[in-house]
Amino acid sequence: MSSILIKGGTVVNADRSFGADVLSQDGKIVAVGENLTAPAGATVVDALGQYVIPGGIDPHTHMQLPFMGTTTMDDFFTGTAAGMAGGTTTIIDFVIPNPQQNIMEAYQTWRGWAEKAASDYSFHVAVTWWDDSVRRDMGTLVQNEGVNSFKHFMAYKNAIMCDDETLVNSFKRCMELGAMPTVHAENGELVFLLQRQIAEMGITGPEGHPLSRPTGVEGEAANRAIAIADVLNVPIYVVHVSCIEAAEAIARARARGQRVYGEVLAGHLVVDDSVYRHPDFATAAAHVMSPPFRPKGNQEFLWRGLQSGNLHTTATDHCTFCAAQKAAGKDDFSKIPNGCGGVEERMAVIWDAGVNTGRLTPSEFVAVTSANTARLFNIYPQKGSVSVGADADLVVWDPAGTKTLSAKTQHSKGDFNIFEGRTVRGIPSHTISQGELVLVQGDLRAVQGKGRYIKRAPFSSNFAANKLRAETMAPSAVKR
Ligand code: URQ
Ligand code: ZN
Ligand code: ZN
Repeated sequence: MSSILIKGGTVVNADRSFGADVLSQDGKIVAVGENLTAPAGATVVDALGQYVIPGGIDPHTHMQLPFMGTTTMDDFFTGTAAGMAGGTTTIIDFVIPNPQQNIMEAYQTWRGWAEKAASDYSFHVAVTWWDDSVRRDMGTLVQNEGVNSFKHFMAYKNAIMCDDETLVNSFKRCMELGAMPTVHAENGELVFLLQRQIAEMGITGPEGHPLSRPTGVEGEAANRAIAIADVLNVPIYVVHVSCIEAAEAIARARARGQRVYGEVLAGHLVVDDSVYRHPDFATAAAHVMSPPFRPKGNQEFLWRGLQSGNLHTTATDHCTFCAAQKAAGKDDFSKIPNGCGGVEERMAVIWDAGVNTGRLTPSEFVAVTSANTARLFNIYPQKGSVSVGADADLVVWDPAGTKTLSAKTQHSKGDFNIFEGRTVRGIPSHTISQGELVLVQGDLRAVQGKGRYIKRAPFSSNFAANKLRAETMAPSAVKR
């Protein structure tokens, strides 16, 4: 394994930034300090005038996802390679069992697919149905496989949508195991009814998609999931918060002391619903994802959520379908495969629209692109920190570097870019993954299969044990 000395940069962690050199050896950070000397044979990277930040973590991707009758364009190699081109060195993807499918079988399938990953990866596991075997297998996944988060889709009726029985039982099980429940918060019954109503009005084009998923559909589900979590006294993480109603639901709950966390997609921060009114079907359909891009005004509210600390992480929901795949919905918008890309562009878009505008400090940028995800999913400081002992997942960030984002130059195998034509200032000049240089001034050196599966320990299960103890010690339980 190689040694790399990053000289002359400004280290930026979520808590502070300071001038220091960074030395990595055998895939770990071994020194952070001033005037470090390079051991024999080390590669030296000149970081003068640049920042040295923890590798980005994207907590929401779908590589090689079979969905809506097709499979996403990016697999675990091309998707993680694209991520590293943009400074993301770890993804948390999703195992999504079919209803009634054994979740251990689904987990093994996804583990097989991910072996070709070029960067480190981990998995949330979706609970799409419920019986005692699911309850049992959730325990196996936590205790033996390093899974500490379980996803619940409240949308996608007649497919992977959870009913309240599944939500309630699975949230309770998460509590017992010390795992984080997460939700896709859209009321799938409302979507199903609105899709049919809109079709009956003769609307078949992509403009029907946002009409069938208004912000109230997301607000209702976010409030319901938060209320269930509150009654069961379990933390909850809401993925791809896209609108004011959902962000307010989180802020209200947090103001009452409830442990609720929110994730925002780079796309939802800068793209609005005007894209669905584009006359070209392929362009409008390329933006069909759920929750949809929202009317102007929602974006600024999401930025305020990140600034206020009521929203915590940023992600992409990278789930790429090409024009031919999106054309499945040519005559019926509800058949357009839902998903967009972004894994390569996330960090530059958030730096350009966040730090360059003064919305975020560099440390807050690190928090929302890496450290907060590491903390919430219990892999901090192995990930999400430039500190001795952490994995040598590092980005040398050039605040003066510029790039125009385009499908023509992206590394994703998708054929569309929702940030097409956006020129950003602030890009990675070097990405280091597991102590190896994988990006050097635009030259991507991703290696298929190099990525590792990252286990994530459960949160303190003492809490569950203590609660149990309290119940058994309650006066009524004490024998006279
Ligand atoms: O809902 C999700 O997160 C997956 C199925 C990706 N597609 C999407 O439209 N967000
Ligand atoms: Zn989703
Ligand atoms: Zn998703």
